[in-house]
Amino acid sequence: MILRDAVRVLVTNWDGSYTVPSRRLYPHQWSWDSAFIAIGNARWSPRRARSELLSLFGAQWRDGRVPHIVFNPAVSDGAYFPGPEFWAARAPSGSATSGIVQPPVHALAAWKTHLAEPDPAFLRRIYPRLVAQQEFLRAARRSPEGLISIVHPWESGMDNSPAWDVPLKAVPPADAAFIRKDLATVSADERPTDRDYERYVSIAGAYRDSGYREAGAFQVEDPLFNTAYAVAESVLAKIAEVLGLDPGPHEREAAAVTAAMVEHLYDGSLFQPRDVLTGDRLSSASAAGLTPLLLPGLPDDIADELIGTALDRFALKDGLVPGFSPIAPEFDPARYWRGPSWINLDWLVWQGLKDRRPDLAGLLADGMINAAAESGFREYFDPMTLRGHGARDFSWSAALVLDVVAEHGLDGLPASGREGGQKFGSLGKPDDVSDHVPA
Ligand code: 9WN
Repeated sequence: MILRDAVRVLVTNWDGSYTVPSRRLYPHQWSWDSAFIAIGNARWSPRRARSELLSLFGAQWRDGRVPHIVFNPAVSDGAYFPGPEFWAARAPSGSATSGIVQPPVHALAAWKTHLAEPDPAFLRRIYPRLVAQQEFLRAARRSPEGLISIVHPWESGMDNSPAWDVPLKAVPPADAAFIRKDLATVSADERPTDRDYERYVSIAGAYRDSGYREAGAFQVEDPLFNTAYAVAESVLAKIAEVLGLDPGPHEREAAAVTAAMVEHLYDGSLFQPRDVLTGDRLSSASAAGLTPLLLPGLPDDIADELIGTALDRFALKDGLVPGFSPIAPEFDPARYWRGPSWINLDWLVWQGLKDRRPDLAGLLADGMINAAAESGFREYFDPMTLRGHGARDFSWSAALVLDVVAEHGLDGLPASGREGGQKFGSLGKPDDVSDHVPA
């Protein structure tokens, strides 16, 4: 059942060349969602996975940035806030987009897509675009410490994390009125407060008014974002090798960022964000701080300490990693990014554990599959009760569970949930993407 249900979500949310995260709540293309979705699609339709990524990079800006939203012109401007009118930005392709970015997990997605069905032509096409994405971050966002900063909580992908509470306090709330759309779909106690939204809109408006050039009142080096950036360099090295290019510069860059992260972001048990404007390393209990487990060059002693933290402060043994430590005072099991488990974060930690601690990786894989079997492909889950929250039929939850099942199997699931979904072969080979695949 679970595999069929996951594919059904992805088919329902497919828009011809890419996948919306959620039909009602997020009816456009989102950047890091498309990377996670491609990773899942690669397991049953590599063609859709390639299309997903090529379609996103079709809206890349001339400076290399990959916008966090690419708007579908067929969807009304009022369907999502802030919509195209607010962002007032266009890619060279003509698509209306936002002007901020999200964690660059796309190189990893492109590589996994290639592994699922080797396609050097696809790699040749996507490689220069992935390189340009990294070059934008180096040119526009690199600090003297050698780390990449984000200029909006939305750029972290973990928008409402308590990790942003301190830096957000310095941001003046927006003075112009606006109407939120999210509360029409999801209950207010599962979403950010109006006060948070006023600040989100204020920072985004100021960045827009600077022509998307001047970082403003929020500038932070985030461990998850820097991990994604460094992992992208490691993966670009592998892609370069396949294409007969020199992997050396990518390998050196990955090693340099890993070293800078250890020097500036590691607090002895967890990686922390750093506020660029004050120079202070923040002190939070966000699971973003566990994602450096993904770094191939992370020293083993630090990896062991992080695993200790995951066990002690994130209850990893219970099967899911909460987005924020349950023993921290800010923890809220149902509110967006303030405590629930998210499949993409669990998946990143799972990737980082697979080689280091296969036993714990296996627990986490079962945890993700069980959450989806219990509550469906919800946007986020109460880490203790597995109750689902936020959007239903959420694309990356479906996609990443497909990926986990493909690798880990369904043995940890009660027999009833396994019916009809034990084998990937039972899905057939629905590579039926005749519609609008970018040429
Ligand atoms: C703002 C689409 C996106 C995810 C983010 C998640 C949420 C948007 C919102 O939804 O953010 O980008 O309107 O809340 O926080 O990670 O990419 O799924």
